[in-house]
Amino acid sequence: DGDGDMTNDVVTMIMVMEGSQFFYGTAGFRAEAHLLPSVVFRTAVLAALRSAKTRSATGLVVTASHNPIKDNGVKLADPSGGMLCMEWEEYADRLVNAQSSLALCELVGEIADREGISLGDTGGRILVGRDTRPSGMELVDAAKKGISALPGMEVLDMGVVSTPQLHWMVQATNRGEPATEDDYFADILSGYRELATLKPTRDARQKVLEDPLLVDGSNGVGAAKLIDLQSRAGVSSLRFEVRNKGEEGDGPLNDGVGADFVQKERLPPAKFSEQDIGRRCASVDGDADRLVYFYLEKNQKSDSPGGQMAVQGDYLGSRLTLHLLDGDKIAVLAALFISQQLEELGAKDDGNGGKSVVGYGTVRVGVVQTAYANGASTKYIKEVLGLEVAVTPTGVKHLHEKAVGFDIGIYFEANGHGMILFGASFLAWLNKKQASGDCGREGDDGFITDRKAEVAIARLVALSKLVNQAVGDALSGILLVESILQYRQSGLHEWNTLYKDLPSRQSKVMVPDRRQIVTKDAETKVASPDVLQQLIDLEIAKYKHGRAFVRPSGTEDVVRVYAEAEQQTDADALANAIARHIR
Ligand code: 16G
Ligand code: ZN
Repeated sequence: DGDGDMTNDVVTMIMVMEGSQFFYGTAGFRAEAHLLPSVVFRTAVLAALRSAKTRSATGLVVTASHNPIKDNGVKLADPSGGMLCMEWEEYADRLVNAQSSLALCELVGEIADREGISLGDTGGRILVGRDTRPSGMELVDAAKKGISALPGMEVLDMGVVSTPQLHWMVQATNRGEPATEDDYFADILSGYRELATLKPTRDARQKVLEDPLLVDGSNGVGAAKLIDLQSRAGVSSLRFEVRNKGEEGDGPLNDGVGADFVQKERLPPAKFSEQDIGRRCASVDGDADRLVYFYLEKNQKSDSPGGQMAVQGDYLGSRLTLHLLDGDKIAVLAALFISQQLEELGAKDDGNGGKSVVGYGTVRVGVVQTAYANGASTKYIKEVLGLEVAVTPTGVKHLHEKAVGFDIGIYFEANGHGMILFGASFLAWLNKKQASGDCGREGDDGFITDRKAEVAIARLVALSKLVNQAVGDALSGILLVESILQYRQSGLHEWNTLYKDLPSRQSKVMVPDRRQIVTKDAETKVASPDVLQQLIDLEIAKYKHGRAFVRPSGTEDVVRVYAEAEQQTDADALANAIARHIR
């Protein structure tokens, strides 16, 4: 069918992949794009099997997120709209690493047997999407072939979409709701508009937010989608100026741009300069599932205590200080907003991290973080907000799973990947309450409406629509942050001063085999080799507020080191000392 020689037929697709060992990992399969047709074909077979097994739609996204443009990858969405269920990851690894077409066919038979799928009578629907990478189209073709290898499978090609859009579409499809891109935008925007009508009355300070939000689109899919979002919004309060759109004259995808770059390097992305000092800026990653905010300040050359938090690089000399508002800061902003709404509902602390609300009972609000969360954020959430904090290993699937147990589960990785998940029974209660309009109490002269409670309920309901309930989503995240800032009538500086990050340092170490390091306790400790943990403990003990951990990366062939301490120099020294023990 003339779509290039690499993907011409199924025989080529299931060719033996000499030597390569692929792991599904935290982010699906990723590699240089030319290695991937067969991997995508096989992963697509699994997407079809999963759809057949669950009798629901599943999703497949061709993306390598923030990786360089020469890479690509593939990731599956489960019928819930979340990540592929973890038990099936092993199937993915085995399928992709099968060394002959016979072995591959046998394995498909084995999985079908084990899962009770009758291969003669399959049926299902798989939504397929891709990011803007040039290799995407060819890999989508490979996916379509893999899906059609099972009979009765329907492929819905959603074209170029952000990863969270595809997840949202799978969730909506399986809820029997309209699931196009139009529906996606309409849904998150309806929440945004409702919240906008519920903000406190304007005052002079509102001016802070009259500037459009300046967004770094990472030269990826997020840029065009943001412009689309704005044009559909039709509200003057939502204005973006998008840079790094991946258009002519822009650099390559993810090259010196994007949320991963800004968060890890603490440097302004390409096309940002002194001109942007003081502006409200945000950066999304290559597939628009991560979001960080930041603002630039003229660097005070002095040893001002604020200056030490920003790491200077060569970029723009050291003339600019970048103040990063990462996933931890977004989680805190959201948790604070939610706490305030529960207060308006008359919630009382139940002493166990829960908030007791008349008519519902205990509302369990929890913030889920990873070991990368800055210690200052954890302290603020526990001590100032009085909320429960749970820690899980890195990777959205772990955080998401934990967040499911709460009435309102707020989860964010420091790198900007996260969301707010509303539990079904609490959401049903909110909706019922809003529909019945019975917020208030019986007074002597009849029913007295509690306007404050009514508004708080409406805000929480709006929030549940605005936040993509399938996975973390940078677009929906921008609506979240912008709404809360408008509600607070303040800008990034005030948000940033809610708490002050402890200085931290991240580094990576190349080792012959990173899987030699096994972690425990949500990656905060090394289980083996056990002498390594003893060495780390000895180093940590040398520094005030010292905290550190190491873990093998799930996406790169390195071991990552994280260290935090009261002084930047201490955090640096701690990270260096630990790196030396690993080498
Ligand atoms: C993937 C994960 C992200 C995690 C990162 C860690 C998903 C959708 N993405 O990008 O959550 O923070 O990997 O990478 O789960 P690392 O293992 O290389 O540090
Ligand atoms: Zn991403």
